[in-house]
Amino acid sequence: MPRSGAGQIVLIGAPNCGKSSIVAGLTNAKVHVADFPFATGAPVPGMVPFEDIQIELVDMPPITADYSAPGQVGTYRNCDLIAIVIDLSADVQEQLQICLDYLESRSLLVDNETPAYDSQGNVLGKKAFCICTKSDIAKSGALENLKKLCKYPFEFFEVSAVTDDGLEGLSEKLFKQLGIIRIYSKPPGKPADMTDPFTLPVGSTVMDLATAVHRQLAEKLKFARIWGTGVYDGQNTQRNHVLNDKDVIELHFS
Ligand SMILES: Nc1nc2c(ncn2[C@@H]2O[C@H](COP(=O)(O)OP(=O)(O)O)[C@@H](O)[C@H]2O)c(=O)[nH]1
Ligand SMILES: [Mg+2]
Repeated sequence: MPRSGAGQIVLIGAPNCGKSSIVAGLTNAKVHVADFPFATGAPVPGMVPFEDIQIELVDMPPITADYSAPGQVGTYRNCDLIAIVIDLSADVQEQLQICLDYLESRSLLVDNETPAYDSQGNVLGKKAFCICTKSDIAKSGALENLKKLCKYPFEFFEVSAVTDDGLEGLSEKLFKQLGIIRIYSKPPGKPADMTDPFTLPVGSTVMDLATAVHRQLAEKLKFARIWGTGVYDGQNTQRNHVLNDKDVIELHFS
């Protein structure tokens, strides 16, 4: 699955749990919503707009206790974040178990036992969270039950594709889950391009931005000025200054 946008989030869940409906609700992707299982046969990417960036959300074929599509695992290995989709109107324990078994048996989840990297240095564990669907027809106590059953510190977001409850706020939650910040680069003496930010992991520094802007020139960074959070406008900053979402940076190379 080729990647685009500021981050890629891939859905996992049982047949009919509402995966395609989420992608249909948040993106313009032509996904197939159907009331029969296995309507989605291959990964289908869609772009979720959030303010001035796009987040890629990938609809997936379902998994069951004894079936998953061949090649599906590669899509999970390459993504930034996994969204476990649980239908609150069905058996939440069974669905959670199937998803966790699939992910754990392939070392796809971050936990205390799974090392972060394999012996070749490939990243193993992915961050994950839960999207809980069909809140309009949820069994009473289903969400509380699910939270109690889950041993991972996931966040749980409740949505309904029928009433749209929770869908509008979901794009911001996807952004927060991705753990990225947006930085606007400003050429000296010119206004910043506020339409097309660089996206970097939370915790990135001025030097990380310089590397993202121009890998070859980065070592020649002389100084940078910053407009944003926790600084005064146009303040000179160090290479190791940690950036915040929506900071504007003017890089000066020697
Ligand atoms: N009541 C209700 N039905 C939903 C909701 N989301 C999906 N469905 C229905 O559940 C069925 C399966 O949805 P779909 O998105 O295709 O599930 P997928 O197999 O996981 O991709 C369809 O009949 C949808 O209309 C929801 O939030 N509420
Ligand atoms: Mg589907």
